[in-house]
Amino acid sequence: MDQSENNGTYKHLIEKINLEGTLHFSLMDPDPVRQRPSKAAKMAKLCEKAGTDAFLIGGSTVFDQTFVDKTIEAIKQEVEIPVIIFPGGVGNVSSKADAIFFMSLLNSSNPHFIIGQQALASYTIKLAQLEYISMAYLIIEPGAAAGWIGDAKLFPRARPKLTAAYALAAEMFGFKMVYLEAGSGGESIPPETIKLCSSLLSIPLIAGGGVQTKEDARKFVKAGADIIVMGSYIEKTVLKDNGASLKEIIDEIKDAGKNHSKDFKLK
Ligand code: 1GP
Repeated sequence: MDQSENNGTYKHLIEKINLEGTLHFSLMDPDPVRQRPSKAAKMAKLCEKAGTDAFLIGGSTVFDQTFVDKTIEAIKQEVEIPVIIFPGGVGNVSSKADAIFFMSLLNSSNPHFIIGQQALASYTIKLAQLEYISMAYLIIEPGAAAGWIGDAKLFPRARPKLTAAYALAAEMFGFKMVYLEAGSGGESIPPETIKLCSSLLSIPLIAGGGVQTKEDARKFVKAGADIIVMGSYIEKTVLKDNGASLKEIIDEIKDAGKNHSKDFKLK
């Protein structure tokens, strides 16, 4: 079976960035401690209404495959936009999603997170005929749970060139996207790092971790982020204000990003 033609979600995202500028992704953690599938679906509906462009489903501490399946099924019943798995490990692969970020934590000091888990997941992805989008995952200080669990040799915040060298190497290896991660709920990526990476890459740059305000979002767009991911802010606010404050941040992203002209080619 040739899966190379199966690139609908990737193609959709590239076309959308080229047409509209910076996109916003909402991260949902399918974690029984945080929210059950019905609650995740309710939150997803509000995020879609607020203007988000896609959902990422995953987290560093997700261990229950059935729960991932059920959360994705519930969300897909409520929304039209793509639902993409953002796996914390091999146990997060689900055929229910539109695609999976086939990601490698390139600055891990443990090969298990660079190629080990991916090799184990590859058969399941092939058999499920799931669309995979290769993505290099780079974790910068402070790194939070993702950095700790992934044995990351965290990139120093004050040394953007180190992160950028890995981002560039990732593109040379053929990855389709690069994700700069500061870790959930902490200090966000320094804009200088986003700026340097964006100036060097010709593939989309995703940035996430610690985005909580319109100002954070605008800085990320101006620095050159093509996709901005938000997780904890959504968890904290979306059910309380029906997505109103999230909409303000997404509107800011769309406004700041509308002249952000890009011409990404499909890989
Ligand atoms: C974490 O980048 C994401 O993987 C989102 O981080 O929860 O801080 O928005 P936040």
